[in-house]
Formats: sequence, C-alpha cells, structure tokens
Amino acid sequence: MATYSEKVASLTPVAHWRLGEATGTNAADETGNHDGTYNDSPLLGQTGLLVGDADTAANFTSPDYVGVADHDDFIAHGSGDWTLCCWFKSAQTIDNNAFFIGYSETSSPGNGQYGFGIRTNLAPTNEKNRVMFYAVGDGGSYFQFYGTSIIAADNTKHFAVARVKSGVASIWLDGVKENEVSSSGVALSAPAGASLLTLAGFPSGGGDYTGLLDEASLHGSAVSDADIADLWDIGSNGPPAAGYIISGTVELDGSPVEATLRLYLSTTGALIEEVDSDPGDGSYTFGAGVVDLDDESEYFVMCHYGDDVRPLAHGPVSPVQAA
Ligand SMILES: [Ca+2]
Repeated sequence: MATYSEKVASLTPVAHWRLGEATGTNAADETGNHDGTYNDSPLLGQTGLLVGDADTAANFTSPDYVGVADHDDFIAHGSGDWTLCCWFKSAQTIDNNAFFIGYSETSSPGNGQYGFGIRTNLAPTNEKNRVMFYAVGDGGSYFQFYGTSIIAADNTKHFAVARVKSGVASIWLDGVKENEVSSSGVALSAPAGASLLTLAGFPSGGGDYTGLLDEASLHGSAVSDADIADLWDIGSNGPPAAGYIISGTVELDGSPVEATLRLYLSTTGALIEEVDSDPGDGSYTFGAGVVDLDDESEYFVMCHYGDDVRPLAHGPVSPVQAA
C-alpha cells in the first residue's frame, strides 16, 4: 500500500510540495531540501485534490504564488530526462498564460527557462486553454507545445504531467498522454542570472495561475508511463487497499504447521483468496490491492488443517492452534 506521498517519494523527486500547510508562509518540500515561500497570501488549508488523503491544497488568486530559492537541481543540465507533476482545479479566466510550475531568471527570462501551465485565452484556438509545456535550451533552442483537452475555468479536478524522456517531451492529463514533440537539440544550462522556481506564477512576473494547486513535484528523471498511471489512480481513487492481515503462527501442539487460510466475503460467503501458512512465517496478507478494510466485519478468515476448520480473528493471533 502506498499513499500518494509515499508513491512520489519512491520516484526520488528533486522536490515535492504538498501545499498542505494550514497557516504561515512556508511551503514545505517533502524532501526537506527546497522549501518555498507563499507570497501574497494564497488561501491555505483548502480541501485537497487527492481522494482519501486529508492533506490540503492552496488556492491562488493573482498575484499569489510560491517562490522557491534557486538550486542547481531545478534544471536537467543538457538533454537529460526530467518530469513535472501537479494536481489542479482551475478557475482561470484571465487572458494570461497561467503557470503551475515555472523556472527562469527573475529579471529577463532567457536560456535555461521552462514553464508548465495553461495557455492564454488569447492564443490561437488550437492552443488556448490547453496545458502548455515549454523549455528554452542553449542557443535559444526550444520546444513549446500543448495538450489536447480544453481546460475550462469550471473547477474540474485534473492531474497534469510534463515529461522529457529520451529526447521526447510529452504532456499528460489525467493519466493519459495527450501530445508529444521531439526535445532533441534542446540542451539546458543554468540561467546566467539570478533565478527562481515558482508555483502558480512565473519568476519574472505575470503568468499567475488562478485556482487550486496541489501536490506539485519535480523529478530529475523520467517518471515512467506506469508510474504516471499509478499516480493518477492513487490520487483519483485513493490508496490501494492494504488487504486483510493475519499475523501469528499456525501451530499444532506447539509446532508450526502448514495450514490453509481462506478469506471470505461476509455478505455472500464468497472465497476471495487463500494462502498456505508457511511454518515459521508469522504474517499473511490477503487481497492486497483489492480488500478495503474500512469495515473489517465485511470479511472473515477460516483456518483449515486437515478436517479441522476454525475462524481466525483479524490482527495478531499468535499462536494459532490448528487442531
Ligand atoms: Ca496537498
């Protein structure tokens, strides 16, 4: 079982801002390396966008944003892989590019900048109100492209990912890849001047995002297709169920024995899964990823040893006397 936060941690992010603070100006990075600062008082403690996760989100209205002090690992350096992820619920109505995550020099953005957000309403119809991803590399080389779904200002929840993997840049929305372009020839170097990473805004100003933003993460690697799907699944359905766990050793006259443990659904008596108790192994998990134990009375476990059948309680039951 992994929560969203644990799943992101398993992907070794450069930074993961949960945006779950209730008060204050510090926007904590789960890695402990890149805490940011809330500027201009976004509304904190708003209902988060992850299902089954009490961690909250922040609601931004121009000119609110989060600023994160520059660091060498905010840029991939060269044409290496990297990924940006976030959840959002847009109320964007202004005629302005609106960035979830931006990185550039604060005075005059040039080489070594990138932006990930929503394209302005004033853009051509095949661009406007779509997820946008761009990066500017050495010598002014760049890529800039858009997703396919219209992001309406209707407070619909979305999960967006921008990824560079093996020379291909892609945009994902709600777990599905919407578009991709070649990023070969776009080699990134650190900006020349003082730089900043921003959430819900852009370092040089403008680009303010309006709406809820949640769980922004930056990875110095390509998050795999499967992991993007997992993040979407965990965030939109809740963490996978832990399963039903029995701990204890099945014993006969003080000696561990191999019995068969069967998990049933209480309402119908249907067998969900069975496992053999391996003598010496004191913990058994049934139905991991399937069984939701919000209500343990929905399930029961029987221990079968020869002709002997008896119920087992959920939790630690050591030792279990088989017969
Ligand atoms: Ca959060």
